Amino acid sequence: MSNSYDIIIVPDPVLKQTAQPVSKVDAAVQKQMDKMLATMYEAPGIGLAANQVNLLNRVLVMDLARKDEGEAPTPICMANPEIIWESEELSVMQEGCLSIPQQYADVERPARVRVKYLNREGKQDELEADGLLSHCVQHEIDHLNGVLFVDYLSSLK
Ligand code: GNR
Ligand code: NI
Repeated sequence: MSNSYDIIIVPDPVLKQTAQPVSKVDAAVQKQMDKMLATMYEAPGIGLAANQVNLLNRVLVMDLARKDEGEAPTPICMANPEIIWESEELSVMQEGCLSIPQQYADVERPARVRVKYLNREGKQDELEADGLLSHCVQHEIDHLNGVLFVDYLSSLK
């Protein structure tokens, strides 16, 4: 029994679909979070959304710790994430996506966001993010809404 999922790649239509809220964080959702983290670490990536592993519930995982530099893991698991505040200030960062191999582009987003979500224990939690974590959590929530970072790029560029 594998402890990781296969990651789906564009143009799989699941990447354009909207994921549905979980009714509660039960043992099955916890198991999914753990398996998504294993999949993300193996890839490797700093975030992963359920759509990318062919699941359509509103679950995402992230970890920005530099494992390759010996940092201890800092996994973040979210169910039903909602952006409850975003800064007017914007930030541009180069993004990539495990579902869009070998494409990287500058993406402009709110510089800071506050996100409300259910954590791995099923408790309401909040995260205020800036920098790469802010881009990552917005990128993952976009996935849950069927949006890819390339959707923001002008075809004129
Ligand atoms: O590994 C990833 N790196 C990344 C870099 C900048 C902004 C967002 C990301 S998320 C990405 C993994 C991924 O595709 N998550 O959906
Ligand atoms: Ni992605």
